[in-house]
Amino acid sequence: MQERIEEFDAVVVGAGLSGLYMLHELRGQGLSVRVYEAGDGVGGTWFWNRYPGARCDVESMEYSYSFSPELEQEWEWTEKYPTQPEILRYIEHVADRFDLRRDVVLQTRVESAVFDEENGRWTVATEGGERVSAQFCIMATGCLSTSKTPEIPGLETFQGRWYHTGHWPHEGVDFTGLRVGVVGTGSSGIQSIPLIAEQAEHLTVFQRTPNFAMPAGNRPLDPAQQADLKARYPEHRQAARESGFGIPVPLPTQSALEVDAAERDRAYQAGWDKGSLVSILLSYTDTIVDKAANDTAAEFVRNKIREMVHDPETAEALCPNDHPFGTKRPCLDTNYFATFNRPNVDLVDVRRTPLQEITPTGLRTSDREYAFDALVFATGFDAMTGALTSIDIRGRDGVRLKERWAEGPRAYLGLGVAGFPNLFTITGPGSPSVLSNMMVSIEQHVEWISECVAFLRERGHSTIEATEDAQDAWVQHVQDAGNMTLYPTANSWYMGANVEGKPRVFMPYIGGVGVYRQKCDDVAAKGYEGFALAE
Ligand code: NA7
Repeated sequence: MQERIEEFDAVVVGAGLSGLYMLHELRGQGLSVRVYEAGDGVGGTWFWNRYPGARCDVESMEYSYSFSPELEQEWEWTEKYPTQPEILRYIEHVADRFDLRRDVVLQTRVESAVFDEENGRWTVATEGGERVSAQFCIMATGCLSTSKTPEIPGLETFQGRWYHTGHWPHEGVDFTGLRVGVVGTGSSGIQSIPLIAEQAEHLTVFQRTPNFAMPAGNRPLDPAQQADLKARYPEHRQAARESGFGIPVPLPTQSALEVDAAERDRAYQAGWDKGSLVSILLSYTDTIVDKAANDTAAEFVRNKIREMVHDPETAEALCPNDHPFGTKRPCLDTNYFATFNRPNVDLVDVRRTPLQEITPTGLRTSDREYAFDALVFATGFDAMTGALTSIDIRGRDGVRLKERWAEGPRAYLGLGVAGFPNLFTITGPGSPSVLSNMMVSIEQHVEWISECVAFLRERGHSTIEATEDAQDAWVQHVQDAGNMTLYPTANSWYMGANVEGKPRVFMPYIGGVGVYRQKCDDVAAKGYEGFALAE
């Protein structure tokens, strides 16, 4: 007898900012939707990343949904950059306000999604053994959600407590009186290190690659400023949608090499004082495309580090010199560099003395042993593809997505994959995603997918599938755009370089969110050009 399984119009995997909005949109069209979420609460990234100091590096009034004018007018943000708890409160509010929770199944990890060619539907199975069928399968699994602990042997022998910043205990961690080791100096390390240093008896930071970081200049949000932006929200949001990074900022008109050093320093200082991810990057037209221009910005930031850190040797070790400014995602910090002036904080450069082993009592580098009560891995994620390839996704002919992507991800517009009909990826590889204000990119993808689904249903199409030709052309375009910049020169997670054995491919699209949106809109306007539609 054939097993009868529950049927939905759509299954959405993940109940973070993208999955929740996808649910809202599809339900609004009258579709039956099931959302699976591995966590025991909604929120995705902001559910898991609860490490001390966790904060968004896009301003709160930009990093918020724009789809509901009432929501954006009524919600009051308290700080320029929102903390993780505040963003999670916001997401929970959205889930309640739009009555989303009733279609979300929590604590349920999706194990596989298999396309059935006979009936053109996806069978989605969870680790707990539940199986459902849906016409559409939408991966809202996040770009930075599969955390990565370093490949250093011996972790299982460590007798203290250890944590990954991306899976922080909900009850928090008290480091008071403890000897703590932090591995990793990306955004999570840079945000958490100053706060862990305040608590710990002693903190040792293990750094492989120094990072560019600029002061966030975080502050409480002035109610008058907030009201002023709210009055202009529609225009402001529209400008964000049409911008390069999803954050409306004036665009530069001059090359960094056209002006003299004093003028450049004034511009960089203004960017530095602004406390924004993009202001130094966007001071000049060529920062991200010309190494000599980039060097001027990089040296400006290095000189700031040299001013802030008292010990010259430590300062030099903290100065990034292996990648151009901006080619690894820069960080916004609060007291990061000054933390290394504290008597209870040491920096270990693991490029000089590599980490060799985790021991029962701590860590061993090539030259000595360190004793710790607690270890913190701020070691990042298998970015952009990890969450997708960790699910057994099988398309036509039983082909596995993981195998299809063995040489690097291939997707059309980062939205669909040839051979995987009716599968959509929100902020997938080949879309601007991690090179943008995620909220702007998420809303654009969700709305595009929602309109596409409405179109298919209205016209009676059973499936939509990217064609190989359109996908090849888009993948090539994404590479060409990347190659016009300095991004591919860095060993970054944009390139898959932080995961052993992962192919080196520049995964996000650098053409800009406005340009990309236009391309997606054109594709839709031309009856989904580059996609094959079946009756
Ligand atoms: P990131 O930015 O990937 O940072 C991870 C850090 O951990 C980075 O400094 C890595 O050095 C370091 N790392 C990773 N593996 C090791 C090993 N084996 N040994 C030593 N050091 C290691 O992750 P985050 O969580 O900080 O931030 C991710 C994004 O979230 C961020 O960009 C924002 O968009 C928000 P590496 O640079 O690889 O040499």
